[in-house]
Amino acid sequence: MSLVRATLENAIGTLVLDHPEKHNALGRRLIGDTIAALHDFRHQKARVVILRAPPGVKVWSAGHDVTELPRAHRDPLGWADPLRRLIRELEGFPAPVIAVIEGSVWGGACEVAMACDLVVAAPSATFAITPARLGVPYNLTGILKFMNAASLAVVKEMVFTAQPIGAARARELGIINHLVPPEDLERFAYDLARQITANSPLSISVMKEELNILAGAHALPPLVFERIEGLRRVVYDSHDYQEGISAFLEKRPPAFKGE
Ligand code: YXS
Repeated sequence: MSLVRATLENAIGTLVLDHPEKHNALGRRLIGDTIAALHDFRHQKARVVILRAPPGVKVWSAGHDVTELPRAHRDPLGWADPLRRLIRELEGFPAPVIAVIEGSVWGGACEVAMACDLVVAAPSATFAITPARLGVPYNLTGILKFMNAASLAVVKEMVFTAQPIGAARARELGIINHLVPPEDLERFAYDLARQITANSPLSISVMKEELNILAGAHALPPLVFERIEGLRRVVYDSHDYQEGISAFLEKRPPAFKGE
């Protein structure tokens, strides 16, 4: 049984993340179902996709499924990781994706929301970038996604504290496009979607790709890239990484030693 519900009407695709038992934790099954639905929407020439959780949820997504993170000595966010694949599918989708958010958004799910083209959120939405909570060395394209969504100072605060920020502040900072009362959220999102479907899908598709290419256009000398990857390896090879994962799974606070 699929962990997502996908419908298409008037060229608007609706994709509902629906794995409440794990708060829509982004595991390989949920991500696989989401990517399959996106492929189906692409085939059916959807002109916009709305990505949401069921109305009224307390948690939009709890982020990467921690039980599926490697326990040690492997990059937890390597190219083939399901979360990385989902991010690339969202950015590569040939039409705008609107994230409609109620409830809390954690870790890699913040990147998912920011990989969408527009974010419409209710006042209940919160956003927490949590790698530091687990001892995870986030990857470069993910960090760049955050930097394209908020100022350097805000990204540093969110990454270093791993604390949630609320919807009103996220709106003020431009992380979300619109802050809408929950009772108006659905109508607002579909009105926005209809504004998009009324325009040229070919023009929008190429401008989405132009914008994403330019947003990711940061020259990085190979030496610097290799240094970053070496530093990230020190982290995911560390005791702290293993401690962060173990503490989460054992439902206790982590004791990080900085080694
Ligand atoms: O105890 P059971 O078996 O019922 O399972 C619990 C949780 O363990 C499980 N669950 C998760 N399982 C895997 N991965 C997750 N991310 C995850 N989050 C939750 O779902 C069951 C119900 O959760 P519970 O009892 O904690 O619910 P709650 O209502 O008390 O609290 C909801 C949350 C979301 C506040 C709480 O579950 C929580 O703080 N979850 C972790 C949020 C988080 O830190 N996510 C980051 C994941 S790592 C990630 O995204 C990247 C790799 S990174 O770290 O780099 O950002």
